[in-house]
Amino acid sequence: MLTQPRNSSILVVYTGGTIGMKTDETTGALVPFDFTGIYDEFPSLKRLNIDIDVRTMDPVIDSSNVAPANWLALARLIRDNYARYDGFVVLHGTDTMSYTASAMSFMLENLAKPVVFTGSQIPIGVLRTDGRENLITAIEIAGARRDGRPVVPEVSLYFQNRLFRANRTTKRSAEALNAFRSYNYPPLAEVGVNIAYNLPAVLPVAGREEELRIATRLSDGIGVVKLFPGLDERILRTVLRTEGLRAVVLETFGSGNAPTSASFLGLLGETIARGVHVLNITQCGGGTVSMERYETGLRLQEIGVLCGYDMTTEAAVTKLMYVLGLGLPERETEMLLRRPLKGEFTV
Ligand code: ASN
Repeated sequence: MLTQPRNSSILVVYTGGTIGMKTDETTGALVPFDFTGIYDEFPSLKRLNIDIDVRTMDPVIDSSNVAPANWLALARLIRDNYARYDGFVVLHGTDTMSYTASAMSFMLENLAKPVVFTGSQIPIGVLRTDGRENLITAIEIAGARRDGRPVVPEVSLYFQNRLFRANRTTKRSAEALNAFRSYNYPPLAEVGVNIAYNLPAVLPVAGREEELRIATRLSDGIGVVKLFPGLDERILRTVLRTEGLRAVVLETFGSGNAPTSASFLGLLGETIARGVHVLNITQCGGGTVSMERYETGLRLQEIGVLCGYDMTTEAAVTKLMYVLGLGLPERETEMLLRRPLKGEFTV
């Protein structure tokens, strides 16, 4: 007998941001939108054959106020509801969405279900909103299954017709509706009349049998140093000698290049000798770090700077917070930093 496949069940988690705003009919001011009334607002959602529950984080925040404590709370919420749902949609402000989504990609260990982040540039209660389509398609993607298995069982970010691997994304426009880019990894899906999944690009599920575990600690003491010609070494020295510094994301030029002056390299070398991890990523949107290509990169490699390949700042920062938060011995920490954990870079 042919059995009707059951509906997927999705938990929508609203954390804050522009997507959750609507115009008050009487005052004309922007007020929070109540997502628990999702079916009243968008009756067409019923046609997706997906059961939707909604949770609102308390308090809802503009994403510029997001901190690691919010990430830990979100990870706990997903873990506590993991068995009950087939997938999750996280509605988040766009400003720091790539940071939160990258953090989740590392923090949700053994993830085997979709977690799709989305938001909007225009409030959902404004007629011309981009939020309606983003929300509906994100729900459809989170609920998509093939042969009973989720189609995209990783942390992803859906925005304006494209689904990306979350830890490859960057917010690239404060204005355009296609606000996010994934410069170094192809979209996991492109949405037109149909949703065209790029299945070979999706992260294979590792440890399907294992239970979801979450990170319970994220390290502080992470710094970001963006190089520029004329960077004042007094400032660099102050940053690199900060008490409690544990790791630095070094945003270098081009394919991972930096000045070769003895004072600059000496300062970096002394920092690394103190046990601080220095991770080299490029400040170019596209392309990768390859420290052996030029003398100016080679010198960094020689003093022990780690290669971050084509990682985004968002992925590099959150990976360091996660890996150093695990409190592993030095050798294991280095090993985790040298290899991709969730497809965050291409070697
Ligand atoms: N400031 C908002 C936020 O990130 C921007 C947005 O969601 N479009 O929370």
